[in-house]
Amino acid sequence: MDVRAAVAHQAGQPLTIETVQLDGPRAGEVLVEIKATGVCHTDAYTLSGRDPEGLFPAILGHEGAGVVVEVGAGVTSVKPGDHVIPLYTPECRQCEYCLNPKTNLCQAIRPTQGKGLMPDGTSRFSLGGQPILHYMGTSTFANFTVLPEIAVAKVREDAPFDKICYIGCGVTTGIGAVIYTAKVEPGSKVVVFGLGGIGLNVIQGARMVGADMIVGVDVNPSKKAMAEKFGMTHFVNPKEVGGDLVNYLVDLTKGGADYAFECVGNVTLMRQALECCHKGWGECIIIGVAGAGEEIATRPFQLVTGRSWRGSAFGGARGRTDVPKIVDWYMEGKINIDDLITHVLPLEKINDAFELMHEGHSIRTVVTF
Ligand code: NAD
Ligand code: DAO
Ligand code: ZN
Repeated sequence: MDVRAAVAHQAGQPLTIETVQLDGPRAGEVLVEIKATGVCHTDAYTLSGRDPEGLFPAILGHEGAGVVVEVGAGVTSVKPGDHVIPLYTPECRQCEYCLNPKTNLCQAIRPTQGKGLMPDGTSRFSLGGQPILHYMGTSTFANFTVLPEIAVAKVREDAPFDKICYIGCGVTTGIGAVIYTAKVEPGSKVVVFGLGGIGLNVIQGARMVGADMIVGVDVNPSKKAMAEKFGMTHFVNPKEVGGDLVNYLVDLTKGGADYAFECVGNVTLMRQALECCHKGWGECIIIGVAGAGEEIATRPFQLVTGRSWRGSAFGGARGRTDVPKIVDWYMEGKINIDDLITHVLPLEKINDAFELMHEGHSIRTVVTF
């Protein structure tokens, strides 16, 4: 079938809106009509050419929501008409990783997903007979896409696509890092570095679980008001801290953070986030994705004395199990997504979404089809 897609032909070039061809779903796959997609920093990172794993030509996008249109042979968990959120972290419920409660990193389709291909090693997208690659197993910058059955979460049908698409990445990454990765306890002191689309969701997750003190750290003071709305209790602008930022945060939290989250992707902040944690038990969760080849450093004594570094991908969430619950939380008014979606654009204007992001004008832009 013909579909309308924003195609990334080359790194560093704007996306072009084109009609491309999409083959139907094969065994174990589903065809989904994408109704809305968020534009995330990871799409921009890949498009910029800085992502060493970025492949072109490809259809980017990994934060979508839509409706199942057709299913391939053997698909049992969804049917045409079901509302779904594509999952860049699938959940097969059978692999060694899915069977280990310590991780959400299902590996069932990892080798082909990383190559921009479906599990059978081919692409469903093409243009003029030449294959176009999938991206993160999702390719939501198209009005129809094909996904493995294990990479869709079935969600309730009364939830609006233009809001719940954000649960496909940013919301789940931030809230999940608090709930599933760190398991923050009520009464905790939390420090959040970076108050963007991820950090604000960490903040609302920390508020949800009853953290007492939620400190937000950002060099952009215009982030303060929104972060306060989401539960931040104290704002720190590193540019306004006279002395050492780590000492300042340890003093502010009266001994250090129980949990610190790095939501920027800056290795200097990753060190500060570890070192502002409380001696004996403080945990630093790395969410931000640093540039290719960058490394983190600290004095090993920081770890010997009980602080720890951990990472979190997709908030530690198991997509098919946890994403429907997060959609329920939104529909029950337990989490706020509406205020984080600052812009809505049609597919034809998708390149404007990247510009808004680069200029720091948006938290999340959603593209509708
Ligand atoms: P964003 O650009 O919306 O937010 C980043 C924030 O950091 C901005 O408010 C900016 O002002 C602030 N900032 C920049 N430099 C700073 C500094 N030196 N000190 C303090 N604050 C600083 O980005 P985002 O969408 O929130 O994404 C954050 C990171 O999370 C990115 O690296 C992204 O790739 C990553 N990410 C990770 C996962 C995962 O599963 N681990 C998922 C999605 C995104
Ligand atoms: O299993 O090796 C693997 C890959 C897991 C991918 C998790 C990606 C999370 C961070 C990237 C940002 C996503 C928007
Ligand atoms: Zn698995």
